[in-house]
Amino acid sequence: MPKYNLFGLDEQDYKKAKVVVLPIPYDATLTYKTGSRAGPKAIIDASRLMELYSYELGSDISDLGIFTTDEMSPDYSSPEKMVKGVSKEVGIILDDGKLPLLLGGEHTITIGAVQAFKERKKDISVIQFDAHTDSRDELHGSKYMHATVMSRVADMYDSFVHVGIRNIDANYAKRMQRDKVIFMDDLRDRTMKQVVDQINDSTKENVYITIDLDVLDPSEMPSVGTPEPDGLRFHQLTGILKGIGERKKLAGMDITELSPIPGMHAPDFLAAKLAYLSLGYFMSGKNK
Ligand SMILES: [Mn+2]
Repeated sequence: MPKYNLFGLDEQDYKKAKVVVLPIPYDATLTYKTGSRAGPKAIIDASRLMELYSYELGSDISDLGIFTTDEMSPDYSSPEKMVKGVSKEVGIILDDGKLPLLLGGEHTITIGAVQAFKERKKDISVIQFDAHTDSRDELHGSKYMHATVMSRVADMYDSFVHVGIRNIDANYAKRMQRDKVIFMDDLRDRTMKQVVDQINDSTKENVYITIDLDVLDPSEMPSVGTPEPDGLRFHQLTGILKGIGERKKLAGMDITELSPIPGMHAPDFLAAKLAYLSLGYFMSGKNK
């Protein structure tokens, strides 16, 4: 069997790596269904069996140097402490000049990742792919949970965009800046190029991308805690990412909320391939 790391790569040399994968098996604040703590392992397991040559990319990106760290130990004492821990880990990766790729775990981990960028005064935009805007200020008395992710991001960065939305809370629906929200309805009304241009035109050169897998349609991605009907197809999501990759630099990324269903492996493979293609769109070719 290939080695136990993302994509099952033989070489694991931290010094040479451009990308550092941080698996975070944390789920504590979900409201409907937990299970995403098993997400990172499921993605890594599936990724080890992937063909490393991608015909979409026309290349094998494994020689970029992709190093997978040990799983981060979750801190269940409080979400705030967990977020702080994530921020510390991501900060180490950034200080070493490498690109962090977080595998969740619940979406809350994104807050910690973005904090690490903020603390280092990095000039970034945040692009969120999600069925939900995650824009509550707090829920159940907590400001650090999956439903508040983008409010905490907005506290730190003014430049962000939500993509694939089909669930928004009443308060945010009233106060949102319309050009920062791309609903599923918008995606139907516009061409792919229009959507990509809108995202690219409204964001800075360096982008942090956070993907809550429930942005995808539950027919392709049923393994999420809060499935919402009528989502993006895989080819739409990868098409948008490819379009962003043609113009932007990737500062960091996370793939969250995979909550594996026993016996159903296709969604795990989807998440693994999404990780591979995403890195490829941004780091192969001109950016390599
Ligand atoms: Mn979501």
